[in-house]
Parts: sequence; C-alpha cells; structure tokens
Amino acid sequence: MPTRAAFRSFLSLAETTNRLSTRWPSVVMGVVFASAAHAQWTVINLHPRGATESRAFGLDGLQQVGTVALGGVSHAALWTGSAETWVDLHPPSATSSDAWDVSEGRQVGRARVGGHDKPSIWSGTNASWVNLTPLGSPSGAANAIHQGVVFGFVAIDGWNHAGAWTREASSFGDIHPAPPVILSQGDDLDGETYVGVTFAPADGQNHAALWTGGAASWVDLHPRGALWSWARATDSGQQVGWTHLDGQARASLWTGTAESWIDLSPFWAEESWANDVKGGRQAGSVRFEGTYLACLWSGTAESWEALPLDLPGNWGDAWANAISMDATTISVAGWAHNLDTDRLEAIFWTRPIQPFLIGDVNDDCTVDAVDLSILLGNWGPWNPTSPDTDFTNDGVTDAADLSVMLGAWGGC
Ligand SMILES: [Ca+2]
Ligand SMILES: [Ca+2]
Repeated sequence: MPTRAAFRSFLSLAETTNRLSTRWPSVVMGVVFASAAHAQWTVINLHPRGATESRAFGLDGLQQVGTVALGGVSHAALWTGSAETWVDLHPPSATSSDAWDVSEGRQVGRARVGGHDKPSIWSGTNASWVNLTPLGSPSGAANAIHQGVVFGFVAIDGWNHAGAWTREASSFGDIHPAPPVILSQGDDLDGETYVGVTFAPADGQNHAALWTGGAASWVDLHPRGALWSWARATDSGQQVGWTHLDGQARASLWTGTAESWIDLSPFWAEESWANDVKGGRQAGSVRFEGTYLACLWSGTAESWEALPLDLPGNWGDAWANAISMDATTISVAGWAHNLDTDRLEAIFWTRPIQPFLIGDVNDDCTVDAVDLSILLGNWGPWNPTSPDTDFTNDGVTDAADLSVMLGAWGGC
C-alpha cells in the first residue's frame, strides 16, 4: 500500500504542475530573443505599477484574470485590456488569492482564509467575493467557469473530489470516480465535457481525466506507456494537457479517448506543455535550450508558432496559459520574465483572425520581399527562436522552402 507520504507527494506534484506559475524559478536566466516580425500580434504588458510580480491565467473576449503580487502577497486580479484597468479582487479576510478563469463577467479562483484555500467566485469587485466551499469540506479551488457553471474540486474526507457548482456553495455536485480512484481534480469545462486529473494507488501516478456528466461518465485519457498525464482544458471535442513520456513533459492533444492522444511536442523541444484549447488552437509553452517559449499550435507538433514579445526592454522565459477566440480575434493570456526588472509580468496577446497563408512569415497577409528577406536570413538549419521559414518541416530552410514561398507569392 502506498503511504500517506506518497499521496502527499502527489498532492505536492499536483500543486507544482497544476500551478507551475507559483513555483516559477525567479532567477531563471533567459535568452534574449530578437523580436520576430509578427506584424499582426499586439502584445500588451498588464503588469500594474508597484507590483512585484503579475501573471495572467485566464481570459474571455473582454476580461483577463490572474494574480498580482503586492508586498509578496498574491492578490486575485482582473484586467480589461491594459495595466491601468487592474482591479484588485483580493478579499480582505484572505491571506492570498488567485483568479484562474473568467466568463461573462464572473471570475473564479481560490482565496486562502483561515489557513485553507477556498473555492471562490467574484463578479468584478473584491466586495462581490463568494466562498464556494460546501458544508463539511475545509478547502478546494474553483478552476474554471463556463456559461455560469463553475468547475474545480473540494477536499472531502481528506481527498480532493472534482465537481461543479452554480453560484452557491451548497450547489456543489461531486463527480469523483468510483474506487480505485481516490483523488480527482477538475481543471476545465466547455458545456459538454469536463477535464482534470485522477489518481489511483494501484499505479501511483496521476492520469488525465475526462467526464461528460456525473461520476460514472469518467474516461481515463492516460496514454499507454506514459509515466503521468494531466488534462488541463477542453473545447469543441479537443482536450489538451501534458503527458510525461520518455523522460520529458510533452504537450498533448486528445479527442475524447486515451487512444486519440497526439504528441504536440516539436522534435527540437526539451519539454512542452499545452495549457488551453479554443476553436482548434492550443496555447502553451515549449522549452528550448533551457528557455521557455510561449506558443500556439493548430493541432499538430508541426503547426507550432511562437508568440512574440515585441515589448520595450529585454525578455526571457514566456508562458501562455489561456486562449480565447471570437469571430474576429484570437487572444492569449500568460506571462514573461522581464530581464531588466527580474520580474514575472502578465502579458496579453491579441491578433485578428486571418486566413493562414503559407510563406507569409511576418503574418501581414502578403507573401513579398519582406518574407523573402527573412527566409534568406534564416538559410540553413532552422532555429526555433527564429521566424518559421521551414515550410516543409524538415528542420532546414533551403531551396524547397524557397520554392514554397515563391509558389505562394502575393496576398491573402
Ligand atoms: Ca508577409
Ligand atoms: Ca524545409
């Protein structure tokens, strides 16, 4: 039988991996990347003046949420598109708080009160804070909200149970799977499906989990041969997360079953993590030569694209934690390491949705001399920190890629 200590170490791993943000090394030395010419991305630094750290964890079309550290204390935070719009959601009775997700003007997360994290919901102000902890449970977290339904977990008899709420603590509905599963956590929902992680003592590892309704609907998404796995987000039939396989974390995509697993990790990546999915696009980070690159995918490892950090100053590690799409715009929330201030700062990326045009390296809807010049500057083995001019996905920019570009010459 595994010991209680083993479970504690799982909980510790869970906390570390689920909220990597909170354990982010503060002194990671990052490489400074030349800013790639991605004309269409608007990059906004959400970091409020006077804060010692900030990170954006979630967003919808209008609002961004996360955490802002003031004097070393995490405060749940809300933005509407710029650093100046920052609203402090921190309940006065809490010793720390974070906002993980937002939908239709409601924000969810956790607030630490009396030594325990309480699942929490707000509607735009700290005065609106509601503690969602059901009777009989000491703690939990509200990790996601979609169309008024909140998803997360609470501790019951010492173990976390995944479950959903409406807006009152008493509405908690437990979807914890039957034994041998002893622990489950909910991370995201999309109206039809719920994802998170489960743990059973038999193999001692966490498994990516999917539900379509109550406890009996639980599907184990764990890929064969993996050490552990975690499902972080779900949307329109796709689930994303991480799988630990062959000694590294790999960004992962599923479509409802363990067998559907797709490895999103580019061949050159040391490790990768997919944190969110929306409209067929996945957001996350890839580690290359020790540095984290915020990125998007469109369903395959080859579709990897870096998110630029076209901001004043010098920047290192970057992390994309959430993606949102409406009819015209893609938005991404995350954070990056400002090397000048040695702070993590919340970052908000947006760009118009436009047709994908192969050969259009700088995303300006035209394949022209600017793109040709970038391609010629990249000639030879492809470096993931450079603009992607390897259209043939063979790891080198050469005559074959030039031919693809010339074939696409012109506008969208
Ligand atoms: Ca172009
Ligand atoms: Ca090539």
